Amino acid sequence: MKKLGIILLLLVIIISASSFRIYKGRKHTHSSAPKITKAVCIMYPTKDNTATGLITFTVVEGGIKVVVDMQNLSAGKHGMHIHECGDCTATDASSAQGHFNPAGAKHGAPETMSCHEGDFGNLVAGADGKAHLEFTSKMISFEGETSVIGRSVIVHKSEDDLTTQPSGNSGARIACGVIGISK
Ligand SMILES: [Cu+2]
Ligand SMILES: [Zn+2]
Repeated sequence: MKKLGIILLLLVIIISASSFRIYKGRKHTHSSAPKITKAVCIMYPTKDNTATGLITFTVVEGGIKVVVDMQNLSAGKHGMHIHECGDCTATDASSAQGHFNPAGAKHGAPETMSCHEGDFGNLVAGADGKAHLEFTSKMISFEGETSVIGRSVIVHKSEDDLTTQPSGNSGARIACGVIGISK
């Protein structure tokens, strides 16, 4: 009777030890997935528009550095946002849906940090139709809820007033691009 008890005890130890190994093995596989450090977004014009460009996203200390270069814009301010879906298939880019807003915040100015994750404010084009903008965002990332991978960037026809809900009244979508993983 005593022997049987010892055998049962040994069995329990062996089974729990092996299942622990399986658990550890799975965990290891998960954590070894390579970290995303860079992403790119090529901007294409929507129907009857001409604006094109390139946006890069790079992990830096304190956030994600965003560098925007656009051309063939009308001179002046153009609202720019990350939108929820990485879907530029509709001719007016309506398929990209609304602003990327995982925290359920109100639309606003990026400097305030009390805005949508996707609120990038305004891009300012010169008389030559070119616009360049660089900033570091603390609100977006490449993993988890605030990940922008697979979402889109939209540049609008008009200025984002940074106040009107839910999207700043910035008018038609003139360019759309999908944010993809880079190296
Ligand atoms: Cu937008
Ligand atoms: Zn917004």
